[in-house]
Amino acid sequence: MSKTKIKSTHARRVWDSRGRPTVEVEITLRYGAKGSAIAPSGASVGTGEAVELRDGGDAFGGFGVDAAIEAVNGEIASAVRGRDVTGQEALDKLLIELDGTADKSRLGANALIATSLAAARAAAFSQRLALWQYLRQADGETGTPVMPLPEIQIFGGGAHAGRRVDIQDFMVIAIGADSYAQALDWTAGVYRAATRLMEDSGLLQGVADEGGLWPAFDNNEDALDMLTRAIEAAGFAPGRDMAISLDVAASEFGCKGKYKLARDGKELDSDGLSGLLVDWIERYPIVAVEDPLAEGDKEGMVRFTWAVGKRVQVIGDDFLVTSAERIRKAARDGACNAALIKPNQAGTLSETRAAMKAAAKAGFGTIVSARSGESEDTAIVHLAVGWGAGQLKVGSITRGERTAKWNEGLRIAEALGGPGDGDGPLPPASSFPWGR
Ligand code: 2PG
Ligand code: MG
Repeated sequence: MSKTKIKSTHARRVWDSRGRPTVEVEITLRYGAKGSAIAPSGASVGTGEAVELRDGGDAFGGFGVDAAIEAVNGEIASAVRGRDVTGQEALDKLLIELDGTADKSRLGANALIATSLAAARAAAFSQRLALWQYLRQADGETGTPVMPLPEIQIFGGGAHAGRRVDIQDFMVIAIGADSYAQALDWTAGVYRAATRLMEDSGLLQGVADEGGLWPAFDNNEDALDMLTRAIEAAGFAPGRDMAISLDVAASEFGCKGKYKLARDGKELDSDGLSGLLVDWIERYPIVAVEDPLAEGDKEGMVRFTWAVGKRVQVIGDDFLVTSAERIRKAARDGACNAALIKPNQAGTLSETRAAMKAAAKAGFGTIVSARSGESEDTAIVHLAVGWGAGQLKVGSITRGERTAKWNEGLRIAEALGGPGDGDGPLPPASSFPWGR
């Protein structure tokens, strides 16, 4: 149908939440339907990720995206002109072949993911559907949609907070909440309580990259103590209502089994770090741990998953880089039991979808995730609902680029209606390791 064929593709430079340039792509179809998307950008980047194209040099501290924009307005725009946006896989295949590199470094993963998502958005627009509805329709999905369970940052850390503490994300999951809206209400309560406690202790110093409180702690464990106290102070039972989730992002402070916890003054081998994390799991209400060991430490990941994988979510981010192939391999090895899903790690929507499918097939949990460098773009929330992801991770419950996504979730929840009166039904507790 010609009304779903691409008439023009235009890229422009916009800004991300770190004050760096990024790429926005706008696709216009023949009868005027439009879709746009903005590429996000990570700070703790896995070596296996698709690579974003940055200009280098002096302008914008080397973070310019003129070459990526040129790639979209030139090569990509000519190649996709006249293509049908409802054929997402064919369109993405074209983009992958046009780039021609294994890591998408020639045209840039930032150029490609923004184009790929803009096409999906234009397709949804042309069918007068929200993106989440369109994705379900494209999959022939007819079951009842649910909202993803939010995983929300309270303290930042690691590469997102000047390495003030080693652990990158101290998050909470409202495991006892009845709805998406209630999970946000509860988490906001914990954030307020944490802010008060930090203020009372003289530790309140602002926020980190993703809106979590700045981690002015003496060591990593103090952050866990404070977070548990904040859950209690907000009136919740730790481990029953609200639980802790950590993104260790271990590749940032170690590799090949040598880990340097600068804050704790410790250097640990793989089993040492595993042991420390298992000890924390015993002593704190921790239900999920992302990248507990470095991306190259497969043996460590296998041992850690073997030790705690029955009761704790072991999530691969840098370790899996949203790759269907890596997810299948990790499932065979028993190296994780959940996958973080970041579209720009894969580089196109179809490859992201393939990773989701591989994770579901392996019985892995799925957490659709934003990056630390973000914008007002809300597409990932639609992917999470449209593809039935179990969880959503977009940083804290402050800063506009984060609330844009949580709030979009509230709008979708309202549209879902049903039980809870538009508060957004969640997946059954039994679908998570802590609910069994
Ligand atoms: C992560 C993300 C989000 P970044 O590691 O999971 O917290 O960070 O985008 O910097 O990779
Ligand atoms: Mg991570």
